[in-house]
Amino acid sequence: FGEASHMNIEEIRGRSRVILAIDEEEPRKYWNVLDAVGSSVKAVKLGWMAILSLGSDGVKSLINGHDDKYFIMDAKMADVNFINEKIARRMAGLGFDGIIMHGFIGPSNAPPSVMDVFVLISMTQGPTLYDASLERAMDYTKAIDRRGIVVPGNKPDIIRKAREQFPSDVIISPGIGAQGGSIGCAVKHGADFGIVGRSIYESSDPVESLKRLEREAAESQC
Ligand code: O7M
Repeated sequence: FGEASHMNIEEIRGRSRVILAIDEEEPRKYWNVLDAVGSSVKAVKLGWMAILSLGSDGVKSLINGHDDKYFIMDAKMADVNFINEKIARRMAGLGFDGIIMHGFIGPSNAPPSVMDVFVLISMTQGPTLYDASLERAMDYTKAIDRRGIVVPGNKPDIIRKAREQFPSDVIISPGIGAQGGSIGCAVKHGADFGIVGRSIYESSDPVESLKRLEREAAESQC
């Protein structure tokens, strides 16, 4: 294992503010986009598309082949706790460092013990039930043992409220670029990371797009 392979998400925060999301159909594209961006990407979010496209063995190989990076599985889990735990163990076995679960299931469905947990509190689209009872969703989430939370990067007011309520959580925010959010604005309102998919992996120059996003995050302006 290289030294970088065990960087935790707080350490990564000092070096990069972008989590690359890849949701492609074509298995080869996962490797291609990671080749293209190289070591400048420190954290990657994969989801069900990756499991479906690459298969679980393919996901394991991809993670093994990029052991300098922190991998989050966007499982959006919302099951009973013994199932959540079983799924998380399998995901940890594939090499994932973190997993995303839904906040609405509340504290009684204990979070997986084997990896970092990020709890989703509000979504980029909507309105959803989360928006109808954001305060309640936040209270439920506070009772969950977690590393961080997911709040929409295209809704700065929700990021600001979440940062007030969760001063020491790692806040990760999707919806940057293709869904209208600005990473500079998200960081200004309290996000630690922007989660960015299509604006990088569909870009004609992914490295340049990534650099621009890192610059905007550092400037932290709306
Ligand atoms: O940058 P995009 O729009 O191409 O991709 C956005 C990514 O963020 C994609 O992987 C979605 O699954 C994810 N996402 C949302 O778009 N909206 C949400 O509300 C929540 C997520 C997410 O990451 O949840 C954990």
